[in-house]
Amino acid sequence: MKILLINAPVTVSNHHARLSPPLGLAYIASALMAAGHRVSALDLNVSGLNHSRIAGIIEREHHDIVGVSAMTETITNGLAVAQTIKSVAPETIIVMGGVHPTILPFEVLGEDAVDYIVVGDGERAMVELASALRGDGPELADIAGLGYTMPEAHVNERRPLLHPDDLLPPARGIFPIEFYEEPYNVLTATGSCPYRCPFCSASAVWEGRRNARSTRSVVEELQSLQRNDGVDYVFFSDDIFTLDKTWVYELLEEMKYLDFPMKWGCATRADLVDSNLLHAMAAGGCQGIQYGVESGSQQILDTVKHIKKERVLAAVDAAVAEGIEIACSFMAPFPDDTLETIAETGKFMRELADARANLILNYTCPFPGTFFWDHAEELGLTILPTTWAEYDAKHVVMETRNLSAAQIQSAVETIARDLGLRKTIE
Ligand code: B12
Repeated sequence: MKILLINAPVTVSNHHARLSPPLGLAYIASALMAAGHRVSALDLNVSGLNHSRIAGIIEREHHDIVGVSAMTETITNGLAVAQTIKSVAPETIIVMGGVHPTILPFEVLGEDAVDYIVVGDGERAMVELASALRGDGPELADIAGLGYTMPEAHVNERRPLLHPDDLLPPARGIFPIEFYEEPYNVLTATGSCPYRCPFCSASAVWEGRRNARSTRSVVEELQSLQRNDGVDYVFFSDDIFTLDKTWVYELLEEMKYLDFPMKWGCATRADLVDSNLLHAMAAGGCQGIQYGVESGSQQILDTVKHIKKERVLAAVDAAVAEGIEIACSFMAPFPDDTLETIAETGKFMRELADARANLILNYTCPFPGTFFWDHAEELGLTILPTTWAEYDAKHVVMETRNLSAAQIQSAVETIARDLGLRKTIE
């Protein structure tokens, strides 16, 4: 079948969204191509959202299926694209997948332009759906994670845990590589995050359902990136790279056999590193780590992250001593924040800057599926946006029972100004 995969764009284009090809769709493309389908792709974050151009492509190329990937911030644009496609080619089957349809499947299924949604990982589901639509595949009711509307809206049970070593490498090259800022530098290696932080939607999306890859398979991908694409730096896009220290040590051992040393970065929790591990990581090419710290108030941290500030400082000092560049990310407000606790965040950020950490500060965004979103009322949160596109963490997204939007904005801007942080909107 002829299949087009589309990455729905953010409304205000930014560096972040143009970094590298969307890995999820690249994995789905590999699976579909291996099953014999003709697959092409459009990343509207790099090509821009131009409805008449999309209509033209659809009219010219007559795809059987279009799969659209959307996060919360991009779902409105994704649905508009689906409508454009249906308006010029109503027979085209539209499948929506990715973070937002995974969290709110029935909302997305309720849209006229949507035929199917997929909850969770899409590689197997898309292959099975394409076969089913061609008439030689499973019944729709037997495709795990699939949602459909006939005879009535229904979502099948989620797919059982899939081992990522069973997947083919992502077909990054199906996207227009030359338009990305770091086209080959992002890869996923470890499993999904088992923590359930109340502000984070990653755990709600994956529910701990992705296993770590074998270190051998990661090294094979690194080797291919070195040999075929001349890559000498990668960022492991996993939520918590050092969740399993034994796995990291094993990877570092295997990486010694690469053609030349690979430089790399990752993200993790500050309480999941120690000086021995950081020493080994630095020796193995690690140049940068991002620690999600979130708040500088111990009282807030005890409820939202269960991490001690001393532990964060120690993890920064230990990494800096190894020559690893550190970025610590923070957000505000939390439901119980006051002007005093946000000021404590500013103070702690200053301490970390003195310890030579780089700093990132965003507004807390209560994405659907998070504890903050599910329990907004009882937590005293007022969620301000009226459209999904405003869930962008770049402006005040929620007021709290203690703080108005104006107070939150002023407190965050004061920290940003005092610390000389660059604006988050690019
Ligand atoms: C790495 C990462 C990035 C990288 C992307 C790297 C890349 N090129 O792929 C960068 C830094 C570029 C990035 C950017 C953004 N990100 Co980001 N990102 C992540 C992170 C940490 C991992 C994503 C990942 O690689 N997963 C592995 C791949 C294989 O999985 P996947 O992408 O989810 O795709 C699978 C399924 O979702 C599904 N699927 C996906 N699309 C489709 C489509 C169809 C048709 C089907 C059937 C299935 C399907 O199948 C895929 C394969 O199994 C997640 C957190 C997380 N753990 O999910 C946040 C996360 C997804 N990002 C988030 C956000 C907000 C953004 C931005 C909007 C931020 C911004 N304002 O710029 C941008 C948008 C970029 C865009 N739309 O393209 C949020 C989304 C929250 C939400 N509810 O929407 C998350 C969950 C982080 C969080 N904790 O809140 N991100």
